This record gives sequence, C-alpha cells and structure tokens, in this order.
Amino acid sequence: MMEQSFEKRLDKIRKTYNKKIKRRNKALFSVNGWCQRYKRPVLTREHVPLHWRYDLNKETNPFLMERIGFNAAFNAGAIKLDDKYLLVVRVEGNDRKSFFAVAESDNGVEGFRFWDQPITLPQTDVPDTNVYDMRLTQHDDGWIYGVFCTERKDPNAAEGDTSSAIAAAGIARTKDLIQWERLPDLISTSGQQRNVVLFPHLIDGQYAFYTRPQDGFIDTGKGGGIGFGLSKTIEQPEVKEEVIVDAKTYHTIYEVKNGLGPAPIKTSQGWLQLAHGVRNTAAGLRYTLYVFMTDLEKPWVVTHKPHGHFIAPQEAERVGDVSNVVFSNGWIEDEDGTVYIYYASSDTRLHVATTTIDRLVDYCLHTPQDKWYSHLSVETINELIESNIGFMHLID
Ligand code: M1P
Repeated sequence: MMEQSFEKRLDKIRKTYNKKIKRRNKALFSVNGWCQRYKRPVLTREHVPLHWRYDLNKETNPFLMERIGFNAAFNAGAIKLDDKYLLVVRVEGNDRKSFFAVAESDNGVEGFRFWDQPITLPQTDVPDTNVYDMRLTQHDDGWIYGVFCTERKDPNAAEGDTSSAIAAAGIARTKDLIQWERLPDLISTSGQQRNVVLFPHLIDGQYAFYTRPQDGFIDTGKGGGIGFGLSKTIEQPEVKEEVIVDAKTYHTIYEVKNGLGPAPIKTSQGWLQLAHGVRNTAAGLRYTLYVFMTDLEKPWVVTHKPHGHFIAPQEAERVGDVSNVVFSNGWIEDEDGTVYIYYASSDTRLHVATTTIDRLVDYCLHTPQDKWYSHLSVETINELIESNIGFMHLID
C-alpha cells in the first residue's frame, strides 16, 4: 500500500484534479418551476489548487503528501466582472480557519477554478481569528465592498471557556478582488452581528446596511430578525439605530433566527431579497432559504413574502459538517435576466441554482403568504383547488 513513486502519485493526483475541475454540469428538471438545481456542486474542497496543498519538491516531500489539508469550500459572495462569474468563496482549512479565495468561471455553472492565491485580507488593530461569508456589493460610490463576519474570542469568556466568541461585521473594499482596503468593523447597538449586507445605494445620503443583531454568538436572543440601519460614513461605519425588516417568528422556517443572503436585486416591482431561515428540530438546527420582496423606495419595508422555503437541503445536500443546512450569500443577475443563486449545503460544498428575474418576481407576487395557522393553510389550499375546478381535465 502507498508504495507508488512520487511521479506516479503526482500523475494520478494531477489527472484526478483536472478531471474534477473540467467536469461539465447539468441542469435538472425543476418540478416547482422556481429555479433549476444542477447535478453537481460547482465547488468542493477537491477544487482547491494542488499548489496550495502539496509541496511539489520531491526532495522535501518524497512521499508527495498533502502538507496543508482543506476541509470545505462553501458560502460564497458572487459578482460578474469583465464577463466572468466570480465567487469569493469561504474556504476552510483542516485547521478550521476560514479565509476568502476567488474562483472564476466562464458560464457560472461549471468550470470554476480558483485564482492562484487566496485573498490577503488586511487586518484591523485586533486580528480576526476567523473570517467567513462575504457579501459583495457593487456600490454607487465606485467600490466593490465585501462585508463579512469576523470572529474573535470573547475577552469576557469565563476561565476555561475556550468556545465563546464575538461576531462582528468586517468591511473591506476593492476594485478588482485582488487588492483590498480594510475599513473598521461596523459598530452597532447590539452585542454581536452576523449576516450584514451593504445596500448598493445611499439612502438619505448615508450608507445603508441590512444587519442581524444578536445577543449571543449562536443565539440571537432578543435581537433576532433581519435589521436595517444607516451609517453617516463608510470609513467610520456605525449604525446607531436598527429597524427590524423581517422578524423571527413562532412556528415558521425562521423561528429561531434568520439572516439576509446577498445584496438585493432591483426589479421594477421591488427589491428581490434572498435570506436564510433557521428552525429547531430534534436533530438540530435546519437552515433553508427563502425569498421575499421589499419596497423600491423603502428597501427596509417588506411588500411580498411567500410562505415557506424556496430552497431546502435535498438528498446528498442534507449531509455534511453541519448537516441539514443550505446557506447563500451570493447571487448574480445576468444581462438576459438569468439569476445564478450560489448556495452551499451543510457547510461543506457549493452549488448553483438558476432562475430568472421574471420567475422570482412572479414567485414573490403570487405565492401565498404564511397565515400562521394550520387551518388557514388548509383554507389557502382550498382556494387554489376551487380556482382549478375548470382546469381539472389538464391533469386527468
Ligand atoms: O452553520 C450554518 C451557518 O451558521 C451561521 O449562520 P447564522 O449566523 O444565521 O447562524 C453562519 O456561520 C454560516 O456561515 C453557517 O453556514
């Protein structure tokens, strides 16, 4: 076992890697018509370049072993620049540290390749222990902003508590995704923040953020819900007041907590929003994605909110490092109205689902709302059945 020469191993490793990254993807039939899933994930840990993993010098690595292991490639911010579909991926090493790396594709559904080096993220005075889940916003001010979660050990953790952490919104900006300028972390009134997203336009001359105030690192406590607040500057970002856009709500898919996904997409009907909702189960937390719409002039006011989830973990997506999770912090609107939704499953790998602006708008406008009670759900179903009476011959 393992007696293969350096050269033979190299040949096999190289071929396996190239086969993996060149694999074509295939759209699957969409039963619900909301979006099309694809047969294969667009990125996995196996897409991490070989020169990040192996010391390729036979003298110093005679067994051609991986010197640096990678555990996952998931939750990615997304943007289209110069005709390329670009993802700022959360790559997680075996050391549990996440960092950001750009992967590029010509068509958005296959052939993603990481750029040669991961992003070098400048630090603030207090270094980030861990960073993840960057949301990209092409802002009117000419910068591309990346807002992400920065996590540091809680300085007030009790002696022996080596888990408690503080989550905050880190901010960096760039023009090319290569050079990044770090700005101070967002200051807000709540103890912690995650899932913060910069809105692309100024509102009343101020920078606008969707937030997710939370009391604790995992538990959102009183703070649950997607919030919204304004900051006078981006160089000293501070939100002094947050209104709740979409609250966590009893007996829904966002009962325990929720958080915005990517920056919203503008349509003639309103802002399309993608978010994740979390509920508890006997088997642990379940994360699903939902879609809603906010007002064009007041993007903090919900105008349409379909009931339930838009994407939930299915089949192999259900299992991973944190099972029963789908999460998205990136989507791309193409010139022809196609929307590429990049969602990760179970904190392990990244997938794409495609849809269109028209479909998403139709989904928001015509999917029934949650009426909060089982008997009212039945009422809604009966309304549909009633309206279908003249069309039953179509399915007989
Ligand atoms: O493990 C599931 C997700 O948990 C967090 O999301 P939230 O803050 O809403 O609980 C994030 O850490 C996210 O990265 C992760 O996918």
